Amino acid sequence: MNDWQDVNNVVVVGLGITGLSVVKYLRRYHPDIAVKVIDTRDNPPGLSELPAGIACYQGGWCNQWLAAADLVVINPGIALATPEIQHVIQAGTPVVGDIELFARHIDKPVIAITGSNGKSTVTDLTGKMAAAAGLRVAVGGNIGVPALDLIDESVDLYVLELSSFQLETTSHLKLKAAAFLNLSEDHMDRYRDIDGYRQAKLRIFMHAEAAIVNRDDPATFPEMFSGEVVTFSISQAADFALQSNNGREYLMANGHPVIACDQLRLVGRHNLANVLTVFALLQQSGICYEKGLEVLKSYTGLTHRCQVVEDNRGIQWVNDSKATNVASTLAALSGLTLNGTLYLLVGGVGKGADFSPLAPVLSSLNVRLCCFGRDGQQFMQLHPAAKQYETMADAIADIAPQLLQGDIVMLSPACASFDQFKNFMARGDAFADLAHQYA
Ligand code: UMA
Ligand code: ADP
Repeated sequence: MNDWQDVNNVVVVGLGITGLSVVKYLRRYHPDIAVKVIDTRDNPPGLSELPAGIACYQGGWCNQWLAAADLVVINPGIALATPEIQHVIQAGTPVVGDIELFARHIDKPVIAITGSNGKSTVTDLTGKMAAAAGLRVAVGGNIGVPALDLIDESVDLYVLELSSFQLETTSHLKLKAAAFLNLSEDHMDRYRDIDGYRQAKLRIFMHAEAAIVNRDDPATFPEMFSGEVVTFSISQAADFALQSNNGREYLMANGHPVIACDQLRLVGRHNLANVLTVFALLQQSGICYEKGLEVLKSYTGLTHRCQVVEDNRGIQWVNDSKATNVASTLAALSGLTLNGTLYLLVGGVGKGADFSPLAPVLSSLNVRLCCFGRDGQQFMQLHPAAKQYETMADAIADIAPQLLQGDIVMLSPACASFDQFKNFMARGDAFADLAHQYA
């Protein structure tokens, strides 16, 4: 904080990797401040790594500690609307997240990315292309490395993926450039409606010098913004756009061709939007994206995103475990070249979503819907060829004997994983193991 001298007692709510990073940061940079941790889980992740001497209250709330705190730092997984947190706010105690602490500490340039889908891909590629341009880059945030763990004097540029949860508790993050990629329904169990979710994401522009927004998705535009607005689009004119010339499609920057789309190894049109965003972010941060073009050409994307993990006997097994909402599953379906039957594995934790937008797309495909997990039954009415299973493994054991050349087995579940898996990575790894076993 600017005024750390007024802070003597910090309560960190929610451990996990974020809570741990906050404790370690405070220990390192503000060793005189007393720190306590509350986690409502019985056995919170990260407990064994908590530095000695830090008390942790588990399995519920400790209102006494909260009442004595002069700053509360909450994990992004905990909603501000939680009654205990509301009580703290009403008592006048500041409640912030880890990104706010990061914002108040850092004096190096920061780029940040939010949106419903594509954040990790854009964040990762931005980091790699900036590194190719000669910068020492640190990449983190919602992508999996807490921002406070990145702090290092030698870093030239920070690239952060920010979730709406993280942005809710951030108000002083100065950004060279900020991108809002797209908005579609997600986390409806946390927000009153999609506008509440959008408003949280728009906070990324509060102190940004440039707002990179999607001309194909008006919801990404800030309502009031004093900096520079830069647009990207894959379907119309924009600062960063596509253009065809002699039968070849090019990624364009400010009217100039940068690279032909057929030179990329990334698949799917949504990834063209992602690359255009990366160019815009780098340009607005004064980094020469041309220096990263060789990296871009060889970039195949992150694991668990539309990744072919087995291709045997003409049967493809595609791991798209990171598709945790409807729009990302739609993006996966729109990029498919299908010569046989698609066995689509869907289900998990639905987060209150409406899955009906999948129905018209599924009706145009030769698909068998394999529904599993806690909210699997919500997919059953989307297509006549749907079957319900307890687990993904049950589904795969059932379909494996039927598979023929040209078929695709794809995990693109449109749901979060935590009913049956630790996270989307564990779910994707389990799928890949099953693919290797049955392929
Ligand atoms: N929880 C409790 N009680 C607590 C604390 C947490 O019940 O006292 C529950 C919350 O309901 C929450 C869950 O535990 O859903 C997650 O907490 P965690 O300990 O796993 O969190 P971290 O390990 O600190 O991970 C967090 C982000 N998690 C969330 O926002 C839920 C990670 O994003 C992020 O990578 C990490 O910080 C580093 O910044 C994950 C995520 O799912 C990947 N993000 C959402 C998404 O991408 O859709 C927003
Ligand atoms: P996020 O970090 O926002 O979840 P990822 O890059 O990890 O984004 O991709 C998540 C899922 O969304 C994957 O299934 C991926 O194929 C899909 N996806 C990636 N970029 C886009 C986009 N621009 N529009 C729609 N879906 C996308």
